[in-house]
Amino acid sequence: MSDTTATFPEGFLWGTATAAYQIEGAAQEDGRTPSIWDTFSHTPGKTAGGDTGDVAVDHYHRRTEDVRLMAGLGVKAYRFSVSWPRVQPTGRGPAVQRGLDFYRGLADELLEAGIKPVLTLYHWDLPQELETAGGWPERDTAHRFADYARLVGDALGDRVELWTTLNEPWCSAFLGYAAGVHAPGRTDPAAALRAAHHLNLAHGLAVDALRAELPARAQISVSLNPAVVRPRTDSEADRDAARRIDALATRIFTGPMLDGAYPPDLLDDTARLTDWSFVRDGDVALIRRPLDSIGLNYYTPTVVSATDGDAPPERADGHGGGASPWPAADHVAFHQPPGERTAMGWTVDPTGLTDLLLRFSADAPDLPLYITENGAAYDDKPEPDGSVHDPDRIAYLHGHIGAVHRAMREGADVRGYFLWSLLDNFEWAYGYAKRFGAVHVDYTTQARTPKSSANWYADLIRTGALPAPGL
Ligand code: PNW
Repeated sequence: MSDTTATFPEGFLWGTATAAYQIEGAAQEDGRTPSIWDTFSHTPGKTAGGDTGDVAVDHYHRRTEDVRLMAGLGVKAYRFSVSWPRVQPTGRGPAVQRGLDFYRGLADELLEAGIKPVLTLYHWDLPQELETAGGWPERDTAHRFADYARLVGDALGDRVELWTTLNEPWCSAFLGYAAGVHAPGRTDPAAALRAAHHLNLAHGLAVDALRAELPARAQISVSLNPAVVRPRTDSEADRDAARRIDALATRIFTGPMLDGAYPPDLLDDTARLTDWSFVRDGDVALIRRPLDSIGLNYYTPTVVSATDGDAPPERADGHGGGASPWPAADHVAFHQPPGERTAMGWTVDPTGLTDLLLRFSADAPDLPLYITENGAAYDDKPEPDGSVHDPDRIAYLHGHIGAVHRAMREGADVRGYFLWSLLDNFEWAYGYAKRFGAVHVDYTTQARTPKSSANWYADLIRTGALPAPGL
């Protein structure tokens, strides 16, 4: 294999990804009720510029145009999420037919265009009524999620083959309930640990609910965002800090999902916050249900060191100086890794993606892997003629897709790659200020313009070969 061209196997699933609240808008249409993200984004001070997903990029009304856009790029697969409050407004009871019809129509249009639909059940938009009843720290929410999975499975099982239960449960639990920078904006680290367990339980119960509804050919997965944690030095203290963060970022999910137990070191590290008695006998067996693949989302690595007692830890983890998303992880400092940064301030380091894939390939050797998100925000500005040139994004994608190829050469069984994101969209607490799209959106006219990265990606999909850098 030459160093300049990397060829991907025939059938490698090249896709783009989005999430319901980030693109749909139509927040009050066809029976949809508020999710925790509607409540959060409408609370003053929670999102940049007070931005909300009320209109977003109006995908709810531009679905057909957006599918056509993907078809034009030659995309093989599209990863989208279902808005829970659009199909089951209170989080309980029967489904709203118009809500389901939107996603059935989307799947039909995708299939007609030769694009595989990849459906995520939960990308963070919990029905507000379930949060009012206690949210993810309450065990009942896991059972409500299984019922919702059954409704969606029943309605879309004939059209959709690739299913994902949760997107990034780490963000739901720890950004939502510990750091409070995501909905529902709570800052209770013990509640966040309960939330993590109930998200795990929700995943396991949903796998069973889906298996009961879906045809045998269906494949079920989960998308995690495991931090690629690196100790700043090789000292024992820094390596121990990395171990603690790895437990809270990754092994809290992969332990019960894949290995059948919560990691003992995690239980010890968090003992002053909780005795974990919310984990009932038999729960881990309910969580560890057979999966068909794992989805991994990767943006940047995390560098940590140990600090002594009193010094306030340096914070370079993108979460400001507020509450920590890392329960009981005192005396850990986060450092900005060296190198270029994206508009999020995230360091560009493709080696983390190779490391991540090789780790999962070693830890879960029987499970095929998908990169279900990878991409970058840059300050893209249209030229006077309306075109949008984003060489930084092309370089980012080039480096990271090359890193996927490297992991494959070293034996990782990677089946697909989903660029985050198809469109510029509502970037959660950052609102519309951060643009991750391969396609530019003018937020006044809602006009879509493929950036040069979209055309670069289309060429890659067409040829299946990554050109030498700079080509
Ligand atoms: C992911 N962090 O979010 C999400 O799945 C997407 O919806 C989002 O748009 C994308 O990445 C880009 O941010 C994350 O602070 C948000 O560690 C925050 C973090 C990680 C992932």
